[in-house]
Amino acid sequence: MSVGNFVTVATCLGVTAGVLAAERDLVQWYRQPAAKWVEALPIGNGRLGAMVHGGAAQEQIQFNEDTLWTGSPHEYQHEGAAQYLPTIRKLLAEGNQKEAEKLAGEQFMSVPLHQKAYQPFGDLRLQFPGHDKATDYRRELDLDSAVAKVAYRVDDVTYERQALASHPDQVIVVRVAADKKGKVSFTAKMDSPHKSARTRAVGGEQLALSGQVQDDGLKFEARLRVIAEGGKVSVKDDGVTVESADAATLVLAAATSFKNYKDISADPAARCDATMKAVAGKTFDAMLKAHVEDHRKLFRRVALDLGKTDAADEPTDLRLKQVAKRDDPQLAALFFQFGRYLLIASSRPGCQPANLQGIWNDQLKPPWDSKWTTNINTEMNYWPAEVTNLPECHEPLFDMIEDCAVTGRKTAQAHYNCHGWVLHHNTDLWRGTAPINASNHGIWVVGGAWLCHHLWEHYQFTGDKEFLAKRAYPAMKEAATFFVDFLVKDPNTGWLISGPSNSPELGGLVMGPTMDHQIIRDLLANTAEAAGILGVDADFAAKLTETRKQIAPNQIGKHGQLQEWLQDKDDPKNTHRHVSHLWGLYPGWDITPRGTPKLLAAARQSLIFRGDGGTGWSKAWKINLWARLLDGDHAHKMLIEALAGNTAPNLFDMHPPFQIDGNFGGCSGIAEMLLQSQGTSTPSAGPGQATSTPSAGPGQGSSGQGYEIHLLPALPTAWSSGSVKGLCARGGFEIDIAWKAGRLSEAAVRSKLGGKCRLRAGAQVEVKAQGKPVETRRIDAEVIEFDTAAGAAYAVAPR
Ligand code: FUC
Repeated sequence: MSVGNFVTVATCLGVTAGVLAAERDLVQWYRQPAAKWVEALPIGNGRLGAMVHGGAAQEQIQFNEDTLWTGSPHEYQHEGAAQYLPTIRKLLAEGNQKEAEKLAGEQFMSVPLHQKAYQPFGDLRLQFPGHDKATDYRRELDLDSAVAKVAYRVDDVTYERQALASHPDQVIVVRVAADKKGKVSFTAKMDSPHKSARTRAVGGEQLALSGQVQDDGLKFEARLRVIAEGGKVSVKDDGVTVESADAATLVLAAATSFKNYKDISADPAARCDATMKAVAGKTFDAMLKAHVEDHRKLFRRVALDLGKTDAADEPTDLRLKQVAKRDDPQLAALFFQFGRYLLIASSRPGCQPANLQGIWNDQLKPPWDSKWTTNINTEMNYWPAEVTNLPECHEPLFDMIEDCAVTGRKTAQAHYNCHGWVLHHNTDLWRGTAPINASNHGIWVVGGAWLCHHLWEHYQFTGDKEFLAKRAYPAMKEAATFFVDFLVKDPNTGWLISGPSNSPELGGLVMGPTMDHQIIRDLLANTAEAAGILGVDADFAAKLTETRKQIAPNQIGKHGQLQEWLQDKDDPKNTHRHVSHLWGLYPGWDITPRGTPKLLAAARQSLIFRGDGGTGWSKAWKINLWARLLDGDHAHKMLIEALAGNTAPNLFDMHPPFQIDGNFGGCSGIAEMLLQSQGTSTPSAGPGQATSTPSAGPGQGSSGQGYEIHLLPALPTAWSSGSVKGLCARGGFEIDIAWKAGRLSEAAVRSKLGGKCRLRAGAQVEVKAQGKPVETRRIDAEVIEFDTAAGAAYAVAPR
């Protein structure tokens, strides 16, 4: 019963030789079905997601479609809010925070005050009579093929199920098979938590589930078709029955009436019809093959080996329980690859971006509405996109930024009387951009600016000038325009400051939080640089550079900390989960070890004060921050804390409850420990900080002050030997690194764009291309630079 490259049932059950090591490293497995939703295994194709519970007698496949939300097209800005802005600022300047928050709460907030929620779609339920006496049970998720499997035995029959969410075919496919003929009998039903949902038989061979989220809201429809080999299939309004087949393939399509955030007039039934027609006649093997090829094209770009121990032989849930007590580097590698798997499964071009739960949600009222929270969470979802070689998975975020640049223009006008666009700390399917929930944390003006950092990052990694010109720069320019209008002069210091705003989500409404200034500096610097690269808007770029210089700089406070606010009022005992003012250390690079060593020490002190606790995403952020502080052991400690304290049996990150950001932040944190490329100093540290200039952009050849590829910047003692292949560096490079006894043993640099490659290798290295030495220039004891040709590969080895 072997299918292509797959582990057969026999192998699943351990009947034949064990799974190959390479396969085993990329498999999560369990000896029991999921008892809870966060034990089920996620599959997804970017648009459709499902959680496979794996019960032997009763299978539950809970599914989602990424455009099923509450609400309908709506503009959230509060017309006329801007008239209260001067008073809110004045109250804050006078130290009257409570009054300012009260006035803002009454006059300055989104209409309505809350945004809408991501919704579950339905459940596919399979009933296998007699299978409650199953033995030799095993279920697994194979990250390398993106297939969830269940295998068990009933009497002398071995059963196997496979479930996948196909991107090429846009359907969820489930295969039920047995190793003896005529032994596959089950019923398949669909239901939904939405009260309006009903099932009916369609055209004799499909079961439809349809409904509407609310009156005048989104309509939805799912279709199930069961194709049996041998035996008999009958379809009735309440379900499908399969009797005495050899095997059966279930194909599930699902769609909503969503066209875009302004239009919900699509016909979900017609969409399902079209999808079902397109897959009609395709065999399971053909769909499986197309799915696996499509997935591997992305997934196999990166391989990671952090060392091996016997712990990896155990089921994943048991390993997780032990992770704080024993070495299990393969679990860290699995967690890394699971992050990449989840991004591929939840964020494909043309889809919605990954929300707080990716695309997996079984609740009508999910935590924080399962929206896009932009004061950390949405951005964290995309931290691994470029560095772990999945740049196309970044695209849904760019689409959302473009929508928000349109709706955010109205919010900029109505709330601030400013040009450009602004997004506060959340958005939803309807692209709300106004401040929500409460004035003390909802009025936070740099959500859009932070998202623009992702546009710039995509350009830095890919050097895609067309993307820069057509997509990145227009949104960045308008976001920068907002801040040119918005920033005000602080009467005490003369600096330009941001406000009203807050340092998420601590300290209430204030003027001049440090995080805002770091993000705005970054935006203004990147936008000016982009204008220079594109040869446009020279006067505007000069204006941005001039404005940036006047923004309040990073400041060191009386406890040796990096100040979170304009005033030196940090409480060193505060262990709040947000570490907002460390944005400039990661994901920004306002603060770097060699560019701004004093600020680095202050950032480190602030991180120590905040401590190692926190929710899942908070710990994940701290992995990245310790990596940027070049402290691999502390980064590793945070990773273990996240795995031991904030990870569900299925490896989902727990805030708690489930929130996917920590999966992505953990993944990027591991990459950040092995490779960094942000450069030695900063383009935007503010007055009196860094003096050097950034590079002229990917593929341009650096000015000698730009990206610096740092190999093994924060390698922990626990990962003494290992290798990574296929990580990406800014400037358009793909990097492989191998190390032994904590030291670089070899590396490879593949240049996609040509240009200079500056390498910090921590050792005296030589560089060869096709076996011949390449001329290198020594920059300092640990750094060399060499010229590369587009498409060429370079071998790097210690002398
Ligand atoms: C922010 C965080 C919370 C949570 C929510 C989705 O408000 O402060 O911890 O992550 O987003």
